[in-house]
Amino acid sequence: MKKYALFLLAAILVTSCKDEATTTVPDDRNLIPNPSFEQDGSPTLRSWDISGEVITIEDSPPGGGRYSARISEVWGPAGFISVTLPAVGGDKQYVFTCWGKTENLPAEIEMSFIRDSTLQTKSGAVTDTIWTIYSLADTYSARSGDSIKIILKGSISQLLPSKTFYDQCFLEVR
Ligand SMILES: [Ca+2]
Repeated sequence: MKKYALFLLAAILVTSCKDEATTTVPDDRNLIPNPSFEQDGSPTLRSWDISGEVITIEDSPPGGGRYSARISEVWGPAGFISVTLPAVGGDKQYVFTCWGKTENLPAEIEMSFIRDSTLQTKSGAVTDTIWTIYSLADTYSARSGDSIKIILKGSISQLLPSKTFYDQCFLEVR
């Protein structure tokens, strides 16, 4: 039942942000800056912290504009892109949704709430080779100074090459 509700929620989120996605006009409910990795028709990784081999590429999911972010596999810790935002005060539900796909190897998305050196983390595997919607949901009671970090990771490989793609990132607080 929970899974179904989450799927329904993801479907609603995607439907509701489809129109803005094509024009990349910021949705005021979305806390993620530069959610579609493009602005005014040009690719950009602006607002994201990057580690490893990350580029923008002309490949995007339905309603995702033209470009996505692509992370190549590395030998060692997975490459990633991340964004850190202040957590909203009070007891809230946070829902993160993005489109993702991977070529050969599983990758991972993470949503962490950070207070000093303490982390509360939700994560999920990115396994599909076609564009698929992935979601993470959690509740958190934020205090002043707490932050929320979204991490979109690539794969780890010592043999098989693989690339992971992300687009249309959406973080909503309820
Ligand atoms: Ca895009």
